[in-house]
Amino acid sequence: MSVDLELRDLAAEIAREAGDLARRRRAEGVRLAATKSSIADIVTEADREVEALIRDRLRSARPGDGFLGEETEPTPGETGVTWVVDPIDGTVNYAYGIPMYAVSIAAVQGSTLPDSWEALAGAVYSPAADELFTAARGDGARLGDQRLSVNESTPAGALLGTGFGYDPSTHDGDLATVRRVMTMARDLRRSGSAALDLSYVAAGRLDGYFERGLKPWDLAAGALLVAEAGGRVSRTGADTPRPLLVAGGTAVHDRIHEIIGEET
Ligand code: LIP
Repeated sequence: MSVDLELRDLAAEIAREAGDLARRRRAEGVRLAATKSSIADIVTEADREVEALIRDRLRSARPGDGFLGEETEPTPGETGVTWVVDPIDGTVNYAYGIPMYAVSIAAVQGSTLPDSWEALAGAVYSPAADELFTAARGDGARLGDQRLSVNESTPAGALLGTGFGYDPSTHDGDLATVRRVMTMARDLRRSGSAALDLSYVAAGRLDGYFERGLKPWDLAAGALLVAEAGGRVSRTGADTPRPLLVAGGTAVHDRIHEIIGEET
């Protein structure tokens, strides 16, 4: 088995175990641990506990790898492989009891920056739906055993996903962008989890997705899923505070960029 496939299977195994823990903690009641960039940017005790489990399992399986997680300080490695982890993506949904949250685990090499790393493998697990999305470089994307492919045809307009940041001062500008992009859309969905939005693009459940200000761990696994499902993913404005991520079938991806006006 190739290394990428081994990394994928390890990510999948740990994502499922971590997701089961997150689901149990949700059922027991969620406790707020802290806020981060703003009062709306929360972290729960479960976020921290789930990330610790993921970190421990990865350290046991591959002790020399690096780790970049949402809730802890980065750990450099010496193997060239870094794990990029969001223990509970969709944290606000999770805290409110909305069943749209996911464990996102990706293995990358060459860099820990989204614009220069090479994604090798990834897994996104949705505990509430018991759905496991996986991908390995060059081996395609799957939901369970089912091969995934993005939608290319949108005769009725594109079903698009998007999201908004935790800083209310950014909402007006983001809504202006949504207003422009809606000219190509049949409708809009706002799930609250970038990892699931990207997984849904890979699965053809969304035709496209765009959002500004995502963190590396929000997008690492989902972007690989879209690429391995035949879609296109771009991240522009890396030198700005809120880079723009766009994903979809090639025509949808390119049309979103054409409307927003940022070169890919
Ligand atoms: C979330 C993203 C979502 C975005 C939220 C938040 P978190 O990540 O998945 O797409 O709109 O503002 O960034 O904070 O739940 O890990």
